[in-house]
Amino acid sequence: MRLSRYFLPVLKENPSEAQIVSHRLMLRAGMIKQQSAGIYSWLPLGFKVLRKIENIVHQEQIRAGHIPMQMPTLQSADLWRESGRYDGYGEEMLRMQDRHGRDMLFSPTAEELFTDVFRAHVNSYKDLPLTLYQIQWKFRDEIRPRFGVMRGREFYMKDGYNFDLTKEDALHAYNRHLVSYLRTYERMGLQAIPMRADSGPIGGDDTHEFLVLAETGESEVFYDREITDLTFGEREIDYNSVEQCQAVLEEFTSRYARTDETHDEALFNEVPEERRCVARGIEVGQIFYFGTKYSEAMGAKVQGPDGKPTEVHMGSHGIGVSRLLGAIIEASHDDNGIIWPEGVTPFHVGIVNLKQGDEAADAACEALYNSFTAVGLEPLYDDRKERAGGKFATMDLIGLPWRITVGPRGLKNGVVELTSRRTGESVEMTPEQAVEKIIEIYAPHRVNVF
Ligand code: P5A
Repeated sequence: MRLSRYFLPVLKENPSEAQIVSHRLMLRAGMIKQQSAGIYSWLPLGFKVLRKIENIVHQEQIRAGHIPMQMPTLQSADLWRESGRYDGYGEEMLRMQDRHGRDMLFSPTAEELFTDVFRAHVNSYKDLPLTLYQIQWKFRDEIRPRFGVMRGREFYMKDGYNFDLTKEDALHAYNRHLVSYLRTYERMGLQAIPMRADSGPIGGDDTHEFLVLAETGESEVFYDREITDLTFGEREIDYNSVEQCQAVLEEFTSRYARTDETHDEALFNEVPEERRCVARGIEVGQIFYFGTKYSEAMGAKVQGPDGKPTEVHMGSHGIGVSRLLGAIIEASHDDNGIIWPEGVTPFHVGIVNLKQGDEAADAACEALYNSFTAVGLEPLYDDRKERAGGKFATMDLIGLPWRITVGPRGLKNGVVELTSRRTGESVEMTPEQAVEKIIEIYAPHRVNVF
């Protein structure tokens, strides 16, 4: 993409309505525009990162054996009357009527819809286990939408639903989700810690929230410091292996880690004092096992091995896809702007031409641009007739992890400059070497649409 042809409405001034850094930077970098309280337009740069995050989520779900599909955002209230949640859900649910006076609602979550699809089409235990999921817009009429995409009213969620014959199978599905979530967040450069939580209106006893530690987080959390040493890393996992998934769950949940909803001071005090941490966190996901709560209420049964109809065991599992943009920025920025991890950066590399109109500089930038696009990498080429300082400030603000600076002086010696956004370090090298280096850096981070 050439910046002169792109739509990147960056703001010079700090927007006064933004209280936290991620919200401020998303507005300044021209990623989002507020349309109503908690409702945003996703401008091209924000939309690009949203898609990158979404694709990582898809890849990791599919790797775990879960099946993507798409549900409508508008639902009939009747399904929610069947489950008994229509009256109880309260004012967070946006309710409306169609022209025939039928009660409708904008989906705040989709347990009922997925259970309905399941009961319509699955009849035998032989079709289990089954986990279906979608990534779709949700609406919750939050009383206090704030912090930009962190607590929106309209927000983008990955929501998955497992259907299993037995409680044991459903708990394996729970563990599988926990493992896939650990992998997902790490690919985005985040450490998200599973913590025991409260199940709220979704229901059930087994639930973990995934929290990214951040001062601006909305949840108060209590944990054993040792848990922050854990990473999933590059290990291979067989998602069909009950033992392997269970072992990961135990490794990541055996130490004390709870949100304030389930915090137990006496248990916490058993952790050695120097390891006891009280901090704040951003909830980027939550997994639930709730047994037969929905299958019983809605008659979702399969024929079991003994020939008798039996209610399926279920759970649901969510990732806050749009919230993740805010969480990543909270975790990765400096005074000059965003610092995208390679896994989610909107463009792989910025090309800054120090002297637009100089024949040699223009030609070198074009050549770099073509080399990247030829191998499927996306450069953002600042080809505007602007001062170098302004170009650097824009690149720093929008946070591309790598920048190549091209100027007539360097080119006389056959070199360009490759700069890391994270460390600020610059190294001179030939344009060919710079291309090779960027290709090498991104080799583990190629994200294809699923
Ligand atoms: C699990 C999937 C559920 O709704 N039903 C389907 C279950 N879980 S949840 O914890 O309530 O939501 C899942 C994740 O969505 C994000 N989230 C939000 N993001 C932005 N703005 C909001 N108002 C908002 N509410 C929830 C969170 O990341 C949450 O973990």
